[in-house]
Amino acid sequence: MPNVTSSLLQTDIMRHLTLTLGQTPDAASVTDWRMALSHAIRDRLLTPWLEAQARSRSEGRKRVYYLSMEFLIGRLLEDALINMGLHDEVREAMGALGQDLSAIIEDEPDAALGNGGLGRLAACFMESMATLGCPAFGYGIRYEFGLFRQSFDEGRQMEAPDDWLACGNPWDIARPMHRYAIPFMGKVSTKDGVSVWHPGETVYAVAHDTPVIGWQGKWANTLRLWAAEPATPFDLASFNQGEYANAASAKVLAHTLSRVLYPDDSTYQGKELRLKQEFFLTSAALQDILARAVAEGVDLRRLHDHVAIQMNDTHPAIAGPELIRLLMDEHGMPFADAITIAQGCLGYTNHTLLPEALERWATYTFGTVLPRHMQIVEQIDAWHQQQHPRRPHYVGIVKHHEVRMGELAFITSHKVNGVSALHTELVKQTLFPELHALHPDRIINQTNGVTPRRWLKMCNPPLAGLITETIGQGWEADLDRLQDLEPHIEERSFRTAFGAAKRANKVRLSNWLKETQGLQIDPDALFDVQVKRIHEYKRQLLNILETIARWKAIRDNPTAGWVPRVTIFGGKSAPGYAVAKEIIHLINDVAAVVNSDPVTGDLLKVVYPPNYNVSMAERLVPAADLSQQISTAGKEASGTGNMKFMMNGAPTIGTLDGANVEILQEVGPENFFLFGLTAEEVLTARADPDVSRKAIEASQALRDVLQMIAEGRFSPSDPSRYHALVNRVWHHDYFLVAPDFDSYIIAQGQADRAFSDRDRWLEMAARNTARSGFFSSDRTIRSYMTEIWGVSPAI
Ligand code: 26V
Repeated sequence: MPNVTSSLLQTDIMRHLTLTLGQTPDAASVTDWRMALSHAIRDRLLTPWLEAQARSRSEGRKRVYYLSMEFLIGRLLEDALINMGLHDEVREAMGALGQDLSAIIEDEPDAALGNGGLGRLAACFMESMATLGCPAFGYGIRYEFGLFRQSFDEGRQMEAPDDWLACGNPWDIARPMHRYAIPFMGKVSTKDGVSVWHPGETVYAVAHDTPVIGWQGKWANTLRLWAAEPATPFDLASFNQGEYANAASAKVLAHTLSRVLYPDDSTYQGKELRLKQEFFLTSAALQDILARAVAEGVDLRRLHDHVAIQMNDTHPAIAGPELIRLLMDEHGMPFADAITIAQGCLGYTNHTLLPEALERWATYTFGTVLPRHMQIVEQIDAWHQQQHPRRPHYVGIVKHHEVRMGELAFITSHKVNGVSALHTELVKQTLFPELHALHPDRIINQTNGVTPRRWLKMCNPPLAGLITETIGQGWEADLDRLQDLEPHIEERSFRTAFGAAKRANKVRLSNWLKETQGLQIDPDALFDVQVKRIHEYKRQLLNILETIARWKAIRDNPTAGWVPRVTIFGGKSAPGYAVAKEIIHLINDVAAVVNSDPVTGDLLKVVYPPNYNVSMAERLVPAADLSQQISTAGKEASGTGNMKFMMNGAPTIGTLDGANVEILQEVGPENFFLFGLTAEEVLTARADPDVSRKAIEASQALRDVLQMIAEGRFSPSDPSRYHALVNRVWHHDYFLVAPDFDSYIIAQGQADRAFSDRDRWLEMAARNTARSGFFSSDRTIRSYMTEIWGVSPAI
C-alpha cells in the first residue's frame, strides 16, 4: 500500500521544485532536488517551531540565550529527517520521484561556522535544548565564509575559502525587520554626570533564523545568526561624481564584520577585527534580549528571573560590560543595580587552559574600539576590588595595559564552569586560584556531552538498528538505557551482530576511501582513528612516530603475526601554525612511503583524507575500532570526539586527560588502553630540562624513528625537511612526546593483542557503547538547567 506521508511529500516536493525554485523535474539538478526537499521539510518544522515560541511567550518562561562565536552545525537535512521521524517516508518519496536520498543528503554543504570542539559543543547543546524543551536562543554570526577548505599539495596543507552559501541556504529565514545598530569607536563625553558615547562608526546587525528541532519534533528553538549590513547602504553623492568604489566603501567595510570565521582555535591574536566581531555578536544579542524582555513587560530589575545568558568561552565576555552599559545608559539604572543584574543573568564556560589561547586585549585596542566599555570595565574592576579588599594586588581585570577577558567573565558571572572533572579542578587551582578563594561556590563542573541523535542514531544506522532490536525504542532520548545492552553482551549472537554492524560501517568507509583517495584498504584491519584539529598538545606527532616504529618493526620481521592496521588521521591546522603544518606534511610523507611498500602491504596503511569536517566525522566515527585520545595530560579541557567514538563502540587508547578520565571511570580499565604521564607527573617531568633527551636515549625504538626522519627516509627529495621538527623532540619537547613514547608503544601492543582475540574485542567494543549513556548532551543540558540557568523544561 502506498504510504500516505510519502505521497503528500511527493506533492510538496514537486510544488517547491516548480514554484519555489522555478525548475522542471527533467532539468532539475541534485541541488534543485535538495532545495525542493529541504523546503518541504522546513514547512513541516515551522508549525512546531512557531508553537514553541508562542508557548514560551504566553507561559512567561525563562529563556536561555547561548552566546557563541561558533556553531559547528554540519548538515541539517538528515538531522531534520531523523528528528521528525520522516527518514523512511522521504526515502520512499524521493525514490518515487526517481531520486536517491543519500545523494541528496551528500549534496548539502556543511555549515562549518566553527573551528572544532567548542563550536561543535554549541551545536550539540542546541539540539539537546530543543529535545528537552528548554526554551532557548542560540546567538552567533552568520559568517559568509566558514572554516577554510583544506586540500593537500604534495602533502602540504592548502586553504581555500568555504563559500557555503553559494547555492543559497534553505534553512535560513532572513528577518530584515529585526536589526540593531552596533556602535564602535568614537569618544565618550559627560553630560549631567551621565556618560554619552558618540560612536565613530555604526553597522547594522540583521537577524537570520534557523529552526532547531528536537527529537520527535516536540519542541523547537531558534539559532539566530547576525549578518552585518552598512548603516548607510550606498553613498549616492559619490556615485554621481563617478567615484564608484568610494560609493560602496561603507558597505564593504560593514560586511567585513560577518565575512569570515577566524580559523585560529588556540592562539589568541589580538586583532581589532576579531574584537569588533565579538562585540558585534554580543551587542546584537543583548539588544535583542532586552527588546524581547521589554516587549513582554518584564521589569528589568528582575531580568535575571527571565533571562539566562551563557557565554561560550570568553569570546562574548564583553556581554557583562555591554549589559551594564545598556541598563545604565539606555535604561537609567545605577551601576550597582546593573552589575547585580548582569551577574544574575550571566554564566561563563571555560574551554581552555592554554595560556596562549586566553584572550587579553591591549587597553589601547579595547579603549579605541569600545571607549565606553573601557570605562565600565574599570568601574567593574574597582567595584570588585572594593567588595573584596583582600583581593591580591596582582589580581584584576585590567593589568599591565591589558584587559583580561577571563577575569572579566569570571567577575561578571554568577557561575563559571569547566567542561570535565579534571579540567574544572585545574580551572580552580591554576587558572583562577585567587578568584576561586574569594568565590568558592562560583566554579562548578559540567562535563561535556554529545547528542546521540546525530552521533549514534543518524551516523550509525546498523548499530542504532541493533540497539533498538535488542532493548526496544526510546534510548535516543534516554541514553542511560544503553546499560540494558549489558546482559546481551554475554550472548554470542549479540556480539556477532555487533561485529557485523561495525564491519558494515568499515566496508562503507573503505569504499569511500577507494573512491575519493584511490586507496585500497582491508576492512578487516584494525581501524585506528585520530581526528581533531592539529595541535602540538594533541600529539598527532606521537601517533605518527609510533606508526613509523611499527612500519620498521614489521619490515624487520614481516612474519611475526602482525595485526593489520589502518591508521587514519583527519584535521586542519590553523593557517599560521607552522609546527602543526610540518606535522601534517610529515604524516602525508610517511603515508606516501608506507602505502607503497610491498613488504608491509596490507599490514599497515596510513590514510589522511583532506578537509576533515562534521560530515567526515559522521563517516569515520562509526567505522573506528580504536579511538586515539593522546593529549599531554592536563591540556585537553574535555574532548568530545572521545565520547562519540565510545558511543559507537570504539575503545579509547588515551591519557588521563579531560573527559578521558570519566570515560575510563564509566567503562572500566579492562575496556580502555591507558598510558602516559598524569597531569601531576607532567609538571614534575617538565621541571627536568633534560627529560626528553633522557627518554630518547633510553628508547632504542624512538631513537631509530627520529634517526629515520632526520635522514630523510620520508622526504628523500629534501632530506633536511624535518630537522627542525626532530630537533624539537630532542630539545624543546614541551608536550612530552618522548617521555610518553614507550608507554604508548606498550598500550598499542595491548590493543593489537586484544583485537586479535575477536571475541574479547567485541566485548570491549560493546561495553563501550553500553556504558556511554553519561556522555549524552541531554545529561549535560539538564545539569546546566538546574545548576546554572534555573530554567525548567516546557515539555
Ligand atoms: C580559541 C580561540 C583562541 C583565541 C582566538 C580565537 C579562538 C577561537 C576558538 C577557540 C576555541 C578554543 C577552545 C576550544 O575549542 N576548546 C575545546 O572545547 C571543547 C568543548 O568544551 C573541549 O572538548 C576541548 O577539549 C577544548 O579544546
